[in-house]
Amino acid sequence: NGGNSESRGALIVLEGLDRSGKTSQSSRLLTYLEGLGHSAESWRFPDRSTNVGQMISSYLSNKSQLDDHTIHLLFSANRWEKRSLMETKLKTGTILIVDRYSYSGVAFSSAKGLDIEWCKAPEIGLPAPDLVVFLDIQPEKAAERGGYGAERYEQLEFQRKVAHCYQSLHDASWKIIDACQPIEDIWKHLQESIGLCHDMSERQTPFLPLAKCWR
Ligand code: Z5A
Repeated sequence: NGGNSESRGALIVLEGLDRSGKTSQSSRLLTYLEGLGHSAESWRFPDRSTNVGQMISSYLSNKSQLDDHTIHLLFSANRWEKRSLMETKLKTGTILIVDRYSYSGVAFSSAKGLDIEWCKAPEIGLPAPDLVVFLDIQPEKAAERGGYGAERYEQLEFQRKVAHCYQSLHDASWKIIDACQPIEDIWKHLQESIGLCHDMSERQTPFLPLAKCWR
């Protein structure tokens, strides 16, 4: 695959329900990694800046209606359109912290009742994360955090279904952090998790070449 496995950046994904604290922890992690002298960037999906992302944003804010399969494929397309840049960044040593990724795609669409294997299919072959951190919170607790806004999925009953679907996606490699703890405590656990996947005394990440998602 041509990648230099000696020097690439890590792909770190944060997953969780709405309001689980991903955005807060991503920004801390970015500051921390930059402070250590690493090249790092914080990304999020959906990336609403692209044409596809604008269609997704319009759907999420209830300005347009789309078939469940169609929106699923758009979320996936939104990752694929960033794939090349993602791989370039990783291969040139930048650590990517990604707020939501393929697992959100599968969890949210299968929570609507779409077949889970069908949901995984368009995701197969995307760059696989080196670490998935799941911020684990009960939907009821998440809903207490400032209340939900007006976006399409911000409803307690639907978030319960998503929580259930996420559970079926966890594998042993995921780092699961109790997201009901104070922000500082979550941050300590996150730091530990990153230390496990990335030797912070080194500028370079001794990883194997990038793997592919869902394989
Ligand atoms: N979606 C999909 O269907 N398919 C896909 O492929 C992808 C996404 C990629 C995008 O939403 C929606 O698209 C999302 C999934 C779906 N729908 N939902 N639900 P988004 O990415 O724009 O929004 P979000 O991910 O749900 O972000 P969020 O609401 O901003 O949540 P967050 O980033 O996890 O949390 P936060 O902003 O860091 O914190 C939320 C609040 O809680 C805030 O006031 C914090 O100060 C507070 N907070 C954070 N941590 C704590 C702790 N530990 N204690 C107390 N309070 C806290």
